[in-house]
Amino acid sequence: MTKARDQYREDVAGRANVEDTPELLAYYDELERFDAGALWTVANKIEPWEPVSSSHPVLWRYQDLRAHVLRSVDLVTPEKAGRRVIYLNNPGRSDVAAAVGWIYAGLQVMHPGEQASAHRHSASAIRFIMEGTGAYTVVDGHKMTLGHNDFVLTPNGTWHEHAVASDGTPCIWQDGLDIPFVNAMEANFYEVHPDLTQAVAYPVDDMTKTWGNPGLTPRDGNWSKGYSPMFKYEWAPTYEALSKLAGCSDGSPFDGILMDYVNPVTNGPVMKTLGASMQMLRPGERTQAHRHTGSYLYHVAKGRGHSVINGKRFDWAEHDIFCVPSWAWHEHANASASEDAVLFCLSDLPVMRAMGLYREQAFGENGGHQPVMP
Ligand code: GTQ
Repeated sequence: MTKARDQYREDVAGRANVEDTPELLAYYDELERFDAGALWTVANKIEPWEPVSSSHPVLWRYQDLRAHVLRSVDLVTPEKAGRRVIYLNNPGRSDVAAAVGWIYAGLQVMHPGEQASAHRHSASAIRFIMEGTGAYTVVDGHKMTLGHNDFVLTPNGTWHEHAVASDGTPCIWQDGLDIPFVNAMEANFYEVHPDLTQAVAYPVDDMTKTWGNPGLTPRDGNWSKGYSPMFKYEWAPTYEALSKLAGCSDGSPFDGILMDYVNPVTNGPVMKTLGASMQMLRPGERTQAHRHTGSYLYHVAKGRGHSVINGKRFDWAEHDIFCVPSWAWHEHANASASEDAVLFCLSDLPVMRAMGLYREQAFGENGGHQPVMP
């Protein structure tokens, strides 16, 4: 107790620096009996000079996880499991089942003919499709076919279910949700659909066909919900957009060619709590290090390379997932001199921005690279 308190003492004007005495220790015990405490015993801990993340930088290699994900098919049914998912358990965040910060992520697997029951919850979700054919998801009656590297939304409060058509192949996709955040806010509700499945009420992929046309919006389009009406962002136009931008822009020294997925009605983030982006590192590109508030979960959509996160190097390949905790220094490098590398990124940036908590900083005076630990 005393030790833990002592370790936060700081000999700096304006910071707490109170030495324990027998009298004070007795006083702290008294306060504790009344569910109270002296601020100066915790002040430096609860108000650090800068963000302190309990998340570790972690790389989850698809090569390591894939066989284990597939094995779950023989072990549990989607009916019994609710959803058959292997989640990414950050060693610093296992108490809240987060992959990084307040973001949950998992790899979901379904076989042809399987279906997961329809439900809805206060948490918002995304999918990023990794492999297989025939997967589809239904969100509030809108059915969407899911293709490789497609990015799909399941905003909070929407009914959703996932399945793979019987003529499809085994499918794996990444789920990403703000479950830890919504639980931290103590605001999570969950409902199972009364029929366990929902009727498809619209033409397949209608939301992407309606709202996903660059520079064009329907004259009678009418959308005022707090999330994007474009529930699915396909890979081909996303990659094309990055390639076009790369053809006429130098991009950012920290991020290369980076584009945000947006709500086409507001040009703002796709959902209130979760944002997503896709980033291209051109052949041979190596970015400079910077850091910012917010938690970031990267998914390698294409190519191979490495990132240095708080001085540690992580080498990645297609469909690997890695995280950059809040305020961690990070830089990325494409390993190929001839092919681009593309990183999908899920984050809580919309929360950081909306709450006025976003901050960023470049590494070094003139930009640069972090020293890499052996
Ligand atoms: O499909 O909404 O991986 O509720 C974990 C919890 C997926 C989902 C997960 C969920 C979902």
